[in-house]
Formats: sequence, C-alpha cells, structure tokens
Amino acid sequence: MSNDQKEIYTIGSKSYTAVAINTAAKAGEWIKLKLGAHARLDLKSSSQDLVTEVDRGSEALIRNLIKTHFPDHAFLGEEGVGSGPEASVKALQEAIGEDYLWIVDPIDGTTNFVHGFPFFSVSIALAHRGEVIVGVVYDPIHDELFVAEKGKGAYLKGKPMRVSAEARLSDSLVATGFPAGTHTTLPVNMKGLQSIAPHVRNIRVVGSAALHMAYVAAGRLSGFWEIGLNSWDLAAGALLVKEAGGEVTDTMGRSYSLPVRHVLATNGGIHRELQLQLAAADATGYEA
Ligand code: 2AM
Ligand code: CA
Repeated sequence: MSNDQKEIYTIGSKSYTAVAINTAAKAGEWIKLKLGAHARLDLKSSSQDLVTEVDRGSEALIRNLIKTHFPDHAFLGEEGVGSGPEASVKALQEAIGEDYLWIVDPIDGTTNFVHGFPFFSVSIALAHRGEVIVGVVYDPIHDELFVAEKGKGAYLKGKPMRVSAEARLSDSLVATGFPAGTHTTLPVNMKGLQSIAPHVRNIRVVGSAALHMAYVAAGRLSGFWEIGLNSWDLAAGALLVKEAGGEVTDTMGRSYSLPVRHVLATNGGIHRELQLQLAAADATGYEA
C-alpha cells in the first residue's frame, strides 16, 4: 500500500483530545434533546427507567465513537458497571493497568437531568497506564466545554483556565455534593457541612461532581469536596483542576489517583485549611 492510500484510511489519526471533545459535544447535544421529552414522560411512568435509557444511550454513543477511532483502547463507563461501590472499585481495578483507558460518565448529574435542573455534564477522560492525560467535561445546557491535556493546560472556549486566588477559607466559595442512595455518606456529609459552613463565604451544591471540578478549574469555585464518588465522576475534572494550577487530593490530603473516592479539589491556596477542617470534623469519609 502506498503512503497516500494509508493516510486516506487512517481514521485513528485524530488526536485523543479531538476525539474526546467531539464525542463529549455530540453526546451532550443528544442528552439535551432528550431533556424535555423525558421530563414529561417521567411523570407518567418510572422516571428512573427513562433516565437510565438516556444514560445508556449516551454511553453507547460515546463508546461507539471512541471505538471507531481507537478500537484497541479499553473503556470504563458508569453504565457498563453494576451498581454499588464494590462493583465500581472492582471494575476500575481490572481496567487500571490498560495502556489506554477511556473513563466515561455519560451523564454526571442524573438527578438534575430528571428534574430539569439545568446543571449536568458529560465527563470523558483518557488514562495512559493509570494516569489521566486528557480530560473533557461538557455542559450542554450552557454550551461550555472544559478541556485539559496533561502538561498543556486547561481551556474553556480557547482561553486558558486558571484557578481562583483566595488564600483563606473566609474568602472562599466552596462546593460539596450528596451522592444519592448512599445512606452511609449522609451523616458524614452533614458533619462536613456543619463544620465548613461557618468558615467560608458560602457553600454551593450544584449536583454534578464533574461540573464542580470544572468550576474549580475555571476559578468560579475556590474548592470542592465530596465523599463516595467513582472514578468516572472525577477523572476528567481532576486533570482540569491540576492543569488550571489547582490541587487535587483525597480528603486526607494524599495525591489524587484514579481509585480515589473521597475527593478534595481546590485552588491550592485553601487546600490545607479545608483539609484540616474536614479532618477535625471527622468528615473525610475515611476511618479516623
Ligand atoms: P451521577 O449523576 O453520575 O450519579 C452528586 O453529588 C454527584 O454524586 C454526581 O456527580 C453524581 O453522579 C454522584 N452520585 C450520585 N449518586 C451516586 C452514588 N450512588 N454513588 C456514587 N456517586 C453518586
Ligand atoms: Ca452518571
């Protein structure tokens, strides 16, 4: 085969980041189309079933597009894994050693999606031997696509993102989240809220961990913590925050890696103060 012919048939020549961006954008647009229609249908029958269809549909779309470009890459998506933390941990353990692993949340913020609360996102990350090298979070309602490449920065609409400058909790706007259906996490979350609230300017709970991370990267939030998350909620956002100059650890202050489930992501300036406060309140999600 001549070189010319080879080039014509090399579909996989697109960059990883370009594929992540195009795929997140396409999935996001599709989800947006389903928003009104499903909200109305949900009232009549089971809202969970309907939203599961959109989640699954979005994941299938993403998987197919990625497999088209990179058939040899591995894929870990929320909808391909059984429910509960044990299944999530096991699925990640099995996949983390892959050379190239796409880690996907087809809708992050499903509760918001069901209720028509306009904050949810598509989260797509690519890990190389366990390290995230591309992260894309797309919010189709506000048409905001947050993208980061390891070592090359984080960008929103072509402009570099930078974390905010607050150096004290008292000047900070921070966010947290309440993962649904995990009874064990609620008491810990309440302890965290009670302890942090008096020390910060204010607290937001928007309902999409990936968006919270993107907002830390964009300097809209000074920091974010949440316990009981999965790799697909965090992988893309963690790279966004790091590449925007922020800090990402678990709630004990240990470096972020894919298995982390209790996360602390900040502008760096308030990281230690927030971590100490969570620890003092016994709100890290880890055994004391
Ligand atoms: P999801 O919409 O993809 O489920 C909100 O607090 C955050 O927690 C969202 O990112 C949401 O992601 C995640 N979340 C909701 N329920 C969860 C559960 N049972 N376990 C882990 N994460 C959950
Ligand atoms: Ca999801």
